Parts: sequence; C-alpha cells; structure tokens
Amino acid sequence: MYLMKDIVRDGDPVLRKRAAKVEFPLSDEDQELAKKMMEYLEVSQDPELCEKYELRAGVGLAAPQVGVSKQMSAVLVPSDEEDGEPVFKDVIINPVIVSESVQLAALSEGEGCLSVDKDIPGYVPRHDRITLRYQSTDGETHTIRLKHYPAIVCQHEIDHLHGVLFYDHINKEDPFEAPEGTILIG
Ligand code: SB9
Ligand code: NI
Repeated sequence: MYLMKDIVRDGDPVLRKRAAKVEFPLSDEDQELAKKMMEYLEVSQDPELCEKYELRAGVGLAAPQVGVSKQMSAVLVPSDEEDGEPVFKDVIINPVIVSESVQLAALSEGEGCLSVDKDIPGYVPRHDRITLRYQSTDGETHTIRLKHYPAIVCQHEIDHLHGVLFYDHINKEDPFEAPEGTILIG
C-alpha cells in the first residue's frame, strides 16, 4: 500500500514531465499500479485508517505522484451523503478532455495537492463542465460528462499527466482574482 513516503513531492522532475500513454491490455505492473492508487484514495478517505497510516486524505492520485510517468490517475469523489454511492470512482487511463464549457469555476477554498506540502491559497480557475474520454483498466473507452467538483478534480488529475500543478493557474498578482464570470464552488 502506498504511504506518504511514497508520494513524490514538488521539485521532483517527474511531476513536470508529460506522462507516456498506457498500452492495452494492461501489463500486470500497470494493473497493480491502478489498484494501489485507488486503494490509497479509499484508505485515505476512511478517517480511522487515514490516521492510522498517517495519510493525507485525497480524492485523486496521478501516477506521476508515485513516481510513474504514465497517463493514469485514480479518482474517487465520495457521495455527499453518508454511505452513498461515490459521485465518481474510476481509474482514468489516457484521459482526454474532448470538450469543455466556456463557463469557468473555482473551488472557494482553493486546491491542495498531495505533492505540495505547503498551503498555496488562491482560486484555480477551471472549466465548470467537461466531456472526458478515457480508458478504464479493462480497456473499455468511456465518454462521460462531468460538472462542478468532479470536473475540477479530473482537471487537476489530468494536469498531473501533463506536468502541470494547481498553483500554475493561480493569478500571481492577486491569488483571489479569477477571470470575470468564474463561479465559485463549495
Ligand atoms: C482538491 N483536491 C484534489 C484535486 C482538486 C481539488 C481539493 C486532489 C488532491 C490530491 N492530489 O494531489 C491529486 O492529484
Ligand atoms: Ni495533485
């Protein structure tokens, strides 16, 4: 199981590289990677296990964050209700945003990243709605529409596969300035 010591931190060049496409059928190694990334999210979102293993809770984890430069990210956006079905749960492989809304959105609390140890305040403007195409571990191609929070999380994860970190998007002059019309979420 991945622990915080396995998470690559900002400054490591792997976080700034473009990750390589993943070939199908998945190798045993890639299958294991997918499983372990999702396991991290599941364990990190269980308050007791999170504390026991000294994890930071996360809703996403990209392969470069565990030192593997491949286009694979695990996403687990929990339900708003206790014990509800997750809003989105999958390992997204070779993801592409095929269309995006002009409407921008940012989390009112800003974003954080398991690879960035300090708090970097500011709005991270992203597309409010996206159409995402990706492959799941079984090789199936999925095309799905996401909006608001799950769309923001997926854009953060896809950025990792392109060597981009959340703070790259924060306005340098005024961190809480976002393009006109950006809606705030959360
Ligand atoms: C928030 N968290 C994430 C993405 C967008 C917004 C609050 C995921 C954080 C974990 N992480 O670093 C994944 O790449
Ligand atoms: Ni991140």
